[in-house]
Amino acid sequence: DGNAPSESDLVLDTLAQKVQESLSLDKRHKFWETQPVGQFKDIGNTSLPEGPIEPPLPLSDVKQEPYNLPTLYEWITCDISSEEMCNEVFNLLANNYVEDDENMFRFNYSMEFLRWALQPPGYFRSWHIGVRVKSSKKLVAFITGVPARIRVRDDIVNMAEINFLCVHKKLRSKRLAPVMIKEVTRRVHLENIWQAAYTAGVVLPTPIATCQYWHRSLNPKKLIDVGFSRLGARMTMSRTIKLYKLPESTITPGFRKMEIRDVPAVTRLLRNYLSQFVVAPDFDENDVEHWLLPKENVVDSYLVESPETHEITDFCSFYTLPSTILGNQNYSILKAGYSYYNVSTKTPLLQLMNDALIIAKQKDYDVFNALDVMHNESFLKELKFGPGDGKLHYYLYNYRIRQALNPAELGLVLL
Ligand code: MYA
Repeated sequence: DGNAPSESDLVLDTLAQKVQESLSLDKRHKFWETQPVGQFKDIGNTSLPEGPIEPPLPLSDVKQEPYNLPTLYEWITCDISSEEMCNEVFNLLANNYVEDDENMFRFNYSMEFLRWALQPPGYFRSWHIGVRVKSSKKLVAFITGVPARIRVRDDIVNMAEINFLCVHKKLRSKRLAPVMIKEVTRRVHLENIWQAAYTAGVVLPTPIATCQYWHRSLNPKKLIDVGFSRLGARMTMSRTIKLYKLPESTITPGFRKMEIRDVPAVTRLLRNYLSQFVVAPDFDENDVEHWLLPKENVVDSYLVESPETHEITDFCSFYTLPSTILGNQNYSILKAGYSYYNVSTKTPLLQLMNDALIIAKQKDYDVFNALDVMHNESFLKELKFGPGDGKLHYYLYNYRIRQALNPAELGLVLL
């Protein structure tokens, strides 16, 4: 049989397979391969339609009981309003949540921040999910969703934003994460919602966009002392401090803190601005009040009110997410601000963000971070942000995007 493969063909085939497997985009993902998400094998296949991958089910077809956990563990629904519960979640995350690649820093979301992040308008308590050890009641895993209307091109889709997936360090690699994800998916489905958005530092099938964090030193001496940054080539400490020096007070006339009376104007400004991006939240006034009205040590928002017309022309905001510094003698907390939503119509974005940096410096932040989403590229280099290592990948669940987006096409910031 002239067409039968020879032994050397077979050897070559397995070799080709091995090479394929070693290419990062063809790693096996035993769990993610079973989920309605863009699959690696479909990258570049432009014949697949954009939009939902699977249709919704009748609610009566959604599994009514929770997924099975290993017998020593039990599900709980977390009441994040309760001081005690919020504190348990805070401690799980403070000790087990996201670290940088070198394990020098770990996110330290505050209790106030967690409440803000988890209780937006219309939130479902059932989407705040914990896993406890049955015998000791110790909280060992967590995952959350909050509802959000997200626009993808011309379609406004009811979604869950999934965040705070965390498994205690001692329970890693036991395939608990897939069970957590399936359980949150089930509870989201029970509310008749069939899509989700999430971000992660790891590559999974399949990012809709891959973004990068940039960092602007505000307290360069501390950042260097704790190993967050390094003294540049041919730089001394005093030259570095001078390089990052900022004015004492903001520059733009009419720049002030956002107040409750500004909610309608900020909503109009933001809705109009976000309409240009391929993926962005569809914020109404309630959302803006929740997500953008200043909350001490959680979210800061400033705007420019024209001194002549009293029109609100520009807006900037950042949220506060400290990190624990692991194993440093002198410092234990890094105070970081993260660029959130910014809108410029009159004040150049560069000047607006410079004022945001000045405010952050006044408030004693050590570093100001920003992703390369929206129009952020236009100010990062000029305002002396430096690129971070590591990427942030954006994902949609059960919604296909034909081609990966550029970061600048994203109008969405997740916490
Ligand atoms: S991103 C932040 C994630 N948290 C951390 O990085 C904190 C520190 N790490 C941990 O706590 C654990 O390492 C975690 C994994 C819990 C992350 N997103 O149990 P395992 C897949 C999605 O043996 P563990 C955030 O919160 C992995 O590829 N999947 O692993 C957004 C593998 O699957 P596969 C992830 O290390 C979360 C499987 O899990 C992630 O003990 C969005 C291994 O499981 C990750 N970040 O635990 C979740 N990391 O074999 C998805 C690993 O297929 C939401 N994996 O490769 C989807 C939408 C759901 C709602 C849908 C509604 C319609």
